[in-house]
Amino acid sequence: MKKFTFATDASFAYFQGISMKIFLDGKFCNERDAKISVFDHGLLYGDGVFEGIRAYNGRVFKLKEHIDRLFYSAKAILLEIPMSHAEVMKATIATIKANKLRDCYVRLLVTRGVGTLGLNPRSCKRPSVIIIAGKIQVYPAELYARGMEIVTVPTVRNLHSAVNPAIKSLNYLNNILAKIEANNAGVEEAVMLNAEGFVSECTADNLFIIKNGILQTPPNSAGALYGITRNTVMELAEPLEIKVTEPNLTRYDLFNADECFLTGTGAEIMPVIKIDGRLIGNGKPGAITQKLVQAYRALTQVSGEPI
Ligand code: PXG
Repeated sequence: MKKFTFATDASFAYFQGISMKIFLDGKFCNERDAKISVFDHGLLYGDGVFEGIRAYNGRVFKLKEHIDRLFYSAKAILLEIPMSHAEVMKATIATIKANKLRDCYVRLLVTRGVGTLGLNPRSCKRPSVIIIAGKIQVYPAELYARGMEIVTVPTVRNLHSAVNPAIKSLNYLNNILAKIEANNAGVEEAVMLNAEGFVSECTADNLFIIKNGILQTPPNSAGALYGITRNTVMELAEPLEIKVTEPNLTRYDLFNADECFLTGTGAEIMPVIKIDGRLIGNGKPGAITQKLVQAYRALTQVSGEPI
């Protein structure tokens, strides 16, 4: 058995007797009462969608973009969210407020709801909406300064024609398997290739390289999520006069990149310094990466929906 560690402020708060307030189907409840049925198809089949959102300095960063994507994911799996777009935005802000947070991570889930044993979603009468506001640290803090080592893994990214990787569904086994393979290789993160062998993304982050001053990231058609941090970085590149392209990338392109970094709401921007044993650039976070990190941090402090 692993020893318990105070991994998050959330679990720390729990053991201090300070209960988090969880939004569950239109009401706030204490975390110990925030329970869902064992017959929820979100649990039985991973049938549902989710978002991971961050708030910085009293503002929810890119809230509209996250809620838009939640609704797009839901539409793709024919899941009708029992709240309007505006109501979900309001409930997200209200959950952060109820927990008196200003800098936090929000996990928003919509499950197919309670049904019978048997995967047919017709038996699920009402989807459940759950919003949790807490903290997240996806990678060790020291890696942001030092840069991270990553590896490509055998598990191939889901095909568009199977489970489209654009859907942020509650079924993350494709990514979890890749993560386990990275862990087994002794590193924190995996690069996933698609069935054609082109780079798609990492398990919870999009991937960028810089070659000869040009910022490059795999196209969504390669199996990358429509990442909100990815989009933000592409927008930030413009005023910095960094050219951006979206070509198909191979492992060769990664190995010979001048710089590489990962983007995600949880990860923010993580420099990469080694891929499959090949040193990237001079083995230190690159100059353009650092510029983008600065620009991203500055933006998160001043933009977003006020709490
Ligand atoms: N690809 C995948 C597969 C993701 O799950 C991203 C890229 C980055 O997208 P955004 O829009 O966040 O820039 C994600 C995001 C977690 C966690 O709990 C996962 C994500 C985001 C926040 C937290 O590990 N995934």
